[in-house]
Amino acid sequence: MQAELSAIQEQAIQEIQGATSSPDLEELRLKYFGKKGVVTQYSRKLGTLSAEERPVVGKMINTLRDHLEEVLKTRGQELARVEEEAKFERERLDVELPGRQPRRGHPHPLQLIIQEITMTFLGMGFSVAEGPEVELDFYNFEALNIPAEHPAREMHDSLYITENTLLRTHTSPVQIRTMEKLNPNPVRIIVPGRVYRRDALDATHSPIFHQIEGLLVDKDITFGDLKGVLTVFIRKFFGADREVRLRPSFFPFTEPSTEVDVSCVCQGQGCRICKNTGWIEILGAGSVHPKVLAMAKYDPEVYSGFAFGMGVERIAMLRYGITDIRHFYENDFRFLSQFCL
Ligand code: 2NM
Repeated sequence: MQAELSAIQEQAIQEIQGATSSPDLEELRLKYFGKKGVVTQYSRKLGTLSAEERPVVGKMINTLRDHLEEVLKTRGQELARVEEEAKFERERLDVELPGRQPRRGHPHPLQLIIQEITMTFLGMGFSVAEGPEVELDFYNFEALNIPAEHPAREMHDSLYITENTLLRTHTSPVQIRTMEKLNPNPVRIIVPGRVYRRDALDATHSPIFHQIEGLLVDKDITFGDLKGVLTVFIRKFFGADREVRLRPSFFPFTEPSTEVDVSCVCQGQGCRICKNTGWIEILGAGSVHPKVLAMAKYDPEVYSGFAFGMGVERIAMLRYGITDIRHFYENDFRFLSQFCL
């Protein structure tokens, strides 16, 4: 029996020392001390021994158990330490690694143009006004001297929401709202914003596009003031060497009305941009119609003003040499990243 027990002890110690992980070690603990463990079974056999043998063998088993438990404990601590170190190594962080550089965003090319145009008008004392994109047809049409039978009100031009509300077809309704709000004080605003028309999308048209319109109302404002302000704007935006040309036109809300051209970079040499005319159309403008002033409760005998409007996409296409308006709305990074400052 003693020989058996020392053989068991020797083998157990060898196995325990050879255990390479905590689960391995736990298996060995069960092998020797579990319900059907080797040592446990020897303890059970004690009952079958004689009264003289029992205390002797019992003591031997106790010694064996104490010794193996000590060895298990020591090996357990060793493995725990090794495993903890391996875990730390696995989870090691280099806190001094440089961070990943986030890709910075930048304004959309249309926003760059809106910002640039806005800045030149702020420099001339204008403020920025904004208003709703879903508009009453009173502000979109009626107050702008566009009566019910007018062609510009045709259903194929406008997108109606209800009987008397629509997506604004221009930013002019904001100018009417601003006049109502500031009355009887002078008005000097520009209105950048999104506008809607019932148009099909092609290279030069979009049902949603952007406008910047301007309005100045005060005493003693003349058509000459309009020409002066627009010339300053055009030379600042396109270049000091550019010429400005006014051609007669018609809008229901201005009288007289004009189309404003800027001389082409080709200086009349002829090129694709100006279609060999030497001039590029960029603005519509005019003196505010007396009826429009009167509807906004500015006495046309006392007050006068001018207004103008331009399409942002068209100007952005000229500035950047873009030939298809759809590039602005497709969010293709190869296009957009060209405008990263
Ligand atoms: C244009 C051309 C000419 C315009 C007029 C007004 C208002 F509200 F004062 F009557 N706002 N914008 C105007 C005048 C717009 O765009 C081509």
